Amino acid sequence: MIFSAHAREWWKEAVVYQIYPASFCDSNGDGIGDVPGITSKLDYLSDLGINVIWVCPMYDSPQVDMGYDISNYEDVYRPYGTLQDMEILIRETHNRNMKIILDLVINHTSDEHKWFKESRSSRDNPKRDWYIWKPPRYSEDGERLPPNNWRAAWGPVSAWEWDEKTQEYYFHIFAAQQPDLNWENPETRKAIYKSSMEFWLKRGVDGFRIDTVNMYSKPPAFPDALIVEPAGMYQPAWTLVCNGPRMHAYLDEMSEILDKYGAITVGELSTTPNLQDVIRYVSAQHNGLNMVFQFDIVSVGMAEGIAYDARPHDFTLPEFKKALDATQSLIRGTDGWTTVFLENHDQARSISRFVNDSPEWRVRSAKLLALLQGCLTGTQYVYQGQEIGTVNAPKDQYPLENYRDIGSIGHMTSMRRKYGADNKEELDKAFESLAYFARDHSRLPISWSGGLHGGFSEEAEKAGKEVKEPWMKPHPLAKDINVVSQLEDDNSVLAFWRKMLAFRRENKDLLVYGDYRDIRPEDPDLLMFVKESSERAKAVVVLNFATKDKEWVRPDAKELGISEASALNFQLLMSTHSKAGPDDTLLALEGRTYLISQ
Ligand code: TEU
Ligand code: CA
Repeated sequence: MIFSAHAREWWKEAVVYQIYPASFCDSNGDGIGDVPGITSKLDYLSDLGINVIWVCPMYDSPQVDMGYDISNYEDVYRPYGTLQDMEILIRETHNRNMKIILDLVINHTSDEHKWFKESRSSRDNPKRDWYIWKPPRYSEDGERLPPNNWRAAWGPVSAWEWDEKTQEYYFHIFAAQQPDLNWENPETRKAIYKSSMEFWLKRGVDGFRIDTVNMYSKPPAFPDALIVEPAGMYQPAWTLVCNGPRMHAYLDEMSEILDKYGAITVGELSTTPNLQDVIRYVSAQHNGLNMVFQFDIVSVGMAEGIAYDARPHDFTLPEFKKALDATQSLIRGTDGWTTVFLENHDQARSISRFVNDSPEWRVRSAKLLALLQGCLTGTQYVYQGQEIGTVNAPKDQYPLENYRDIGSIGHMTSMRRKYGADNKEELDKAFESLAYFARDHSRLPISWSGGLHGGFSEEAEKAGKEVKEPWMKPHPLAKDINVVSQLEDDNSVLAFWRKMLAFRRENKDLLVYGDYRDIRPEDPDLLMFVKESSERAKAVVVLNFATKDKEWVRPDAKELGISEASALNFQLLMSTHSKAGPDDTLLALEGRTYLISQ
């Protein structure tokens, strides 16, 4: 067996913490999280073992898609703060020996960006070509039609918006208020780099999470998409939008600038199932991105076509393992690097998605996933609230009208159109799916305490300021799942995450850099894998996903890939349970890590 030898880099060993500004911490009591709120929690993050913070879009924006619709790259959305607040955040992060990366959203801008306002003002405006404009098609009976059949991301609508004034359509793969930039135009690209990247690199940010990193280059002919939803007017076009012909040329251009600043990058790489294609983005030899987010794991249990048109928990553990294996094997024998994440702002909470969020099991589920994550190879990403074991807002305590995400609202519109607006049974199922899948769950205000609004605005409250309701209803379980109570409890999920991150640092050869190899992939309840860096250096991780005890037979020398073993010694290094079960039995939702010696 050949083992990978990955170059040691600080960013490979780093733990990145993702912050969603609107929902992290409100410093002034207006009910909206803000930049000073982030700064006020840096010590908390540093104590947890975080090395890098990733701040989701805090730029000026009309907030149609929570800041992923940017109207000015060079300013901060006023309710979040000012440029000066960002300068303070950057400085204070660095003072604590941490780094900060921002979200780089450059596939599209807001329709309120000055570039788009100019572009739409007339057909001969110099910026007309900065976005994608096309004339209509016409049906046989003369009806005006969009240039192709592509569907926009959030609802059952076309990806083309008709502009009455200039009598053409413009392209938007996301909302109509998020027009796609025309990357074919070199002048546009230059302006993008200058405004979105260099402006912030000069101010000291350490890199970017790059949004929709494979979508900038569209197929020039804009061919119709395959029909996968025969009843729908428009068809998902992700496979055509993603990985277009000039994608790598554009990324090479970006790298030139990023390299000048030594910036680190992590790209959001959806719709790229083939590992060779993924490697092309992250291979060190190509000098492209440092790493990407693959979608295998977070797509488990989703439907093809309309992702949320699926039932909750509709997957098996072997399917989950297969997805895990796909992302973990990316770097075996290659010069690329990968990421480890189970949550982000586009996903529901991992405990609810993949394990069991009932009051009886959620703490154990949280620790099980923390142990899993902490033992996987790649750069580690923790999403805000994950470290305290936040679960989805329960369906019966968080009605549909509390949901705010454009994707959730669009999904309900799609389902009404598909099943009929008065089909109560199907629409209730659709809501059940949202209670399971929706992006809203990761966007609820963080519960810092069990106090007013889950302590979301507690600094303002302490200072005697008036405190408004948060922009999204607080978590109904804030009294049971919050930071302050867990800080005081050695057995809390938070304490366990801290322990896991330290454990990972102490065992980085195996845990950060080691090769991953799954064993017994068909086992329906136990997830088992080996981490190895040589024939001699190995760890075994076993996780019981069932809510009952499970007998377990230790892997033998053959499964461990050890050729000549006289006696194998299993040393228990870590367990999710303060009192581990007997050797041959894993307790309900127990996870363990063993070091193997011969
Ligand atoms: O997401 C892009 C993307 O691939 C998502 O549309 C994903 O398919 C979807 O969220 C699945 O639920 C990025 C951002 O992460 C997301 O928040 C933005 O809404 C989107 O880009 C548009 O900028
Ligand atoms: Ca605020």
